[in-house]
This record gives sequence, C-alpha cells and structure tokens, in this order.
Amino acid sequence: MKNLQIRSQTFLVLIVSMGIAAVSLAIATGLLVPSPSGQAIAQPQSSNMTTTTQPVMPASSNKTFHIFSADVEGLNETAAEIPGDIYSLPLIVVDRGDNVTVYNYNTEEVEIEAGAAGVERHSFTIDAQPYRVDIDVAPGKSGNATFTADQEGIFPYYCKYHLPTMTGQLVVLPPSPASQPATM
Ligand SMILES: [Cu+2]
Repeated sequence: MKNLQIRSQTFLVLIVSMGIAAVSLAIATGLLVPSPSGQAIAQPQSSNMTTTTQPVMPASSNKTFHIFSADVEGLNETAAEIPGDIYSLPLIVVDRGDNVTVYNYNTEEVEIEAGAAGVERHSFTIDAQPYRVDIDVAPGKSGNATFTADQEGIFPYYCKYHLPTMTGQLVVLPPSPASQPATM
C-alpha cells in the first residue's frame, strides 16, 4: 500500500512538471502571453492576420476608371492622314452587374487649342445598346458618368471627334465567383 502511495505521488509530480513545461513552451512560442496578474491569457492573432493580408484594391462591384486623352508620339498626322489621338485606356473590363464610373479627362492645353482652327474636344461615347454614355469635354476639363453594366458583351467606346483612332472596348464579363458577395 505504501509503495502505491509513493508511485502516485511520483506520477503527480510528473504531471505537474509536464504542465509547467507545456505552459513555458506556449509562452516561448507566443501562443500565451503572461498577464500582469501572472495568469496566462490567450493572445488573439486574428486581428493582426486580417490587416496584413488585406488586399490594396479589394474586389468590388463598384469600378472606377480614369481615361485620359493621349497622342501617338512622333506621328505626322498630315502624312499619315489619320488623327494621332488615342485613349490612355483602350480596354475596360468589368463584371455584369458592376456599377461602372468613368472619368474622361481632356488633356489638351486650353491656351494653344483656343487659337487653333477647332477646339480639341474629346468625348467618351458608347451608343451600342443597351448602353448610352456620352462624356463630351472641352480642353483642360474632365467629366464623368456612372452606369450599371447589366448586359454582357463587348461594346465599343469612341471619341466623336477622333475616329477611327480614338476608340476602345468595354468588355462586360459574366459575374465571376470572386466578385460575388459571400453568401452565408
Ligand atoms: Cu478626341
């Protein structure tokens, strides 16, 4: 009987020291942080994780595009018999259902163009059904429009003053799973 008591005491000591070792290990690895009162508390890790993994531009159904009028460098418009005006963005890709906002910037210098034969306006125009967008801006100005991309397909956009070069394509894709709001 005495022999058994000694054995159980030894076992108890073993259990306690294993417990201490486990807590020390947890503190060392940062899983548990000793609180001021001496009790170990679990450290929340999730808050740190979400801030570090947050994407810079999270997927959203609101999509904004900034388009600038630009020129093909070195082009002799007279010799080429074609305007050298282009868009900074020749392609806009969205998902169906997206709320699309387009800013159209006319980068022509007001002073120079005012004295020229024609005022260099630039438009961002879509008239392919069902879309109807027309952002027509004067030199040095900008304008914007917002519409819902509710029809899939490829729709041309163009500047009313600089065809055939100043064109682009709005591509409306079927909704992608990644851009869908999470369903519970
Ligand atoms: Cu133009």
